[in-house]
Amino acid sequence: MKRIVTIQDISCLGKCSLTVALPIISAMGIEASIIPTAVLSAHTIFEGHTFKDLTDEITPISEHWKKEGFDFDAIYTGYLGSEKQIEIVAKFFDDFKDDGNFVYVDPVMADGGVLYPHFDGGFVEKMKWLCSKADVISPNLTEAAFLTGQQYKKDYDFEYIKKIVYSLVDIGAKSVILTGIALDEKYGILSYDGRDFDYFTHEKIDKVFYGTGDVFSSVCVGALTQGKSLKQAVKTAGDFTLESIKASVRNPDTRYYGVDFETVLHTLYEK
Ligand code: PXL
Repeated sequence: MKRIVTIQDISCLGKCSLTVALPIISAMGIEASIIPTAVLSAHTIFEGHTFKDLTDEITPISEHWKKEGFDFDAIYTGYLGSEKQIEIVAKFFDDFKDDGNFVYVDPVMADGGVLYPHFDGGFVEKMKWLCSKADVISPNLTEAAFLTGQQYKKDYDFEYIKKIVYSLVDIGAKSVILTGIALDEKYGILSYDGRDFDYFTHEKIDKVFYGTGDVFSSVCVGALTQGKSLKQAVKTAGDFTLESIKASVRNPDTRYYGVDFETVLHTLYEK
């Protein structure tokens, strides 16, 4: 059985990070090993959330795994809580990356033009450094602007988007997936596999949901682990995320609580 290790937080409520990655990766018929980086009462958009940092647990866990000789088909990181945590995760890459697996970094840190709470310019620089070590990165447009030092724009054209992707490639990742593009009344994802561009579009739904990036990345890593090409993986993940959003539009709670991906999870299993 293929095995992915995913390194991100447990937000006890507010579907995102590990509570999304675990069921999705499992539904795709892949074993999910986890390293929780922090335990929060709810994700950080909820005011008053608790935050128990678990940075000190990461090295002992990985030392144990090294001793046992565990290995992984993919290493997938999402929300990381601090610069120090990023350094430790980079060491994990050094220990577990080999010729037969790949590293997927979702540089979770911002959306809608602003950084999430707790993050600053120093964190952005460290995340950029982590991205340079990845095989695949999947920033949204805001994260891409922070990573490349470009101004975040609400109005742009395809040339601007392509330029951003080239700047992301310059950081060092082999493949880039740029999510959250809104152009010509459609949502789009531009991916570049080191040779070719692919622009995947889907219908625009005018409602903001949290946790959709985590849904997308979890499916995408799963599909790549199953051996799909970057283009196929982006389509599988994009379609699934759209179906999850559609399933959530009528639920008034979902804006903060994440999307109702559970209602369409069986479609991943069937694939
Ligand atoms: O969905 C991204 C995410 C993951 N984890 C935590 C978050 C967020 C976004 O705000 O706060 C803790």
